[in-house]
Amino acid sequence: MQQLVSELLNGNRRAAARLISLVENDDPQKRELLREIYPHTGNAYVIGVTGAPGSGKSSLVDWLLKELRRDALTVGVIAVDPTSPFSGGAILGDRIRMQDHAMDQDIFIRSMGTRGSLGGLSRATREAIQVLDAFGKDIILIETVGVGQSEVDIVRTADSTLVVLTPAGGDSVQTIKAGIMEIADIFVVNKSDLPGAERTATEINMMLDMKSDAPWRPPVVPTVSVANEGIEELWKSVQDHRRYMEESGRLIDVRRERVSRELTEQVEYLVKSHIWAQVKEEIKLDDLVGKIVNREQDPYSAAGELLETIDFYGKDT
Ligand SMILES: Nc1nc2c(ncn2[C@@H]2O[C@H](COP(=O)(O)OP(=O)(O)OP(=O)(O)O)[C@@H](O)[C@H]2O)c(=O)[nH]1
Ligand SMILES: [Mg+2]
Repeated sequence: MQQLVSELLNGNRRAAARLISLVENDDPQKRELLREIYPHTGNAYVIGVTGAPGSGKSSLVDWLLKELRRDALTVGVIAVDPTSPFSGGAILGDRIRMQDHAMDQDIFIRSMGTRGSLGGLSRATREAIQVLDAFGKDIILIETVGVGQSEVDIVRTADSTLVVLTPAGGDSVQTIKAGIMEIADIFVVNKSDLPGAERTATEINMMLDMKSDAPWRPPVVPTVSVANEGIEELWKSVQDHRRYMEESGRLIDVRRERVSRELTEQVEYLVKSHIWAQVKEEIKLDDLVGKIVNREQDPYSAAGELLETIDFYGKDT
């Protein structure tokens, strides 16, 4: 294990891939590994890219990679698809273009699906970010499909979040979920070669005007990702946002909030697993359920009694 971590710190790609698989599969050794890795994290800047299926996230990421490499930045890409059972090194059909970068030693691309991390995809993603951060990547790009709460959780890990929209059609601006409006630091109107692009941009701007008191006003950047149009501007906007985050002190604040949230989650996770490990061992949960179903006991006192049997501080945590 120790060796795997030192290989990672020495830039060994196979060690990086291996470690991501371990966190993805919730390996028992995971916590120890993450503990060893942690002191080496905190240097990467994380950029989230989210949007409806097919909005052009992968092609945007693909072109952004070229901009980043031109600036001599090393990059890790994690393509998260909560709807896909695939994970691991597999590069899916729509990501074929990204294979152009596969030979570039300074780019590391990984896709993550629900396999092996059911219900814990956002945690697995966060942990994979830590691995790539310790691996020494300057920038970590997270591509995630905008389908619901899971992607909001994932995006909360990013320092800058790009929300990708397309002209009218399917997701007209009115239908954008409020949550998505809130998480966007930059709006991308991709497929701006299609009719309605200007109107979409105008509508987003009008929405933004309604809360013009915000210290950062998200720019609305039109792109045609299949033709490499607007990508340079997009990269400039990301850099502007990063500068704003750093100079205003906001980056420190949001990272602090994130750490606080993660600590709380970690404590809750430990408490839960500690408690349930004992409950399952010592009490016949089924019997108790049976009694509650038969109205011999109520769930409120049953829960209280359960807790009374638990040794909170004994055993290992
Ligand atoms: N006309 C036009 N088509 C585009 C543009 N960008 C992407 N596309 C097309 O849209 C389709 C989806 O592009 P992707 O980059 O795979 O989109 P995605 O958001 O990563 O898709 P998922 O990962 O499946 O959610 C592809 O067929 C692209 O060729 C664009 O700027 N204009
Ligand atoms: Mg994609």
